[in-house]
Amino acid sequence: MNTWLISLQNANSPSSELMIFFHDFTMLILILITSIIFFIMTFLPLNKFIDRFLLQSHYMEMIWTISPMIILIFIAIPSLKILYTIEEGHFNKLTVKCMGHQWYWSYEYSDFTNIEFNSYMIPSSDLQMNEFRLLDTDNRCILPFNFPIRVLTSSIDVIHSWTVPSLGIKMDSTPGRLNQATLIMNRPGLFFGQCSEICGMNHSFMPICVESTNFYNFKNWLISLM
Ligand SMILES: [Cu+2]
Repeated sequence: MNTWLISLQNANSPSSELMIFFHDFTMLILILITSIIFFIMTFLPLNKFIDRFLLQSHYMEMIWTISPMIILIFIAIPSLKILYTIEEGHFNKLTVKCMGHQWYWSYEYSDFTNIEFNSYMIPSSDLQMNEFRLLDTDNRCILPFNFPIRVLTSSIDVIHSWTVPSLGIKMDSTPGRLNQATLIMNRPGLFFGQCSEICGMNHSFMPICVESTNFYNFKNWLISLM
């Protein structure tokens, strides 16, 4: 549940689930530390037991040096584990290449034939009642769900960033470089994102719209483009 839109978007991919778990876990530790420090700092001047044996004690010194180290290790282990898990990509079965342009995205499905199309934002004046303002595109990036996909991204002109929050992907599109991410979508649906690297005047108007569908529909859509 994300009623007031103050938290992260619901996860639609395994990597996003892992990242949300890690965010919640780290936030728990952070809130605990903040609360304890706030409590200590508030009540320190008020209590009468404080003396130099407490403030300059070597044992106290050791405790507040070693305990942050242990807490940091507890954060580092899941962090590195998730980092290497989401980098994994040897099992990917399909490749989609997302190219950033000023100011639209183009998609290439070069596994089959040279399928390539541009994806422009639908201007507010042309919106239908069921479309999202500043998020819907004229040609969606259609991909199958429950299917490991390799997302390659690069740019034609300046640095862009291919970002879909609910899929847990934020990948810089750098000219002259090819960046890779793994994408497995958990369910069918429309997943929206926006360019996340300030890339010029219309940076805010180059949304990403990923349509997740079953493999049969995806295959038929590909055939219709050939
Ligand atoms: Cu951009």
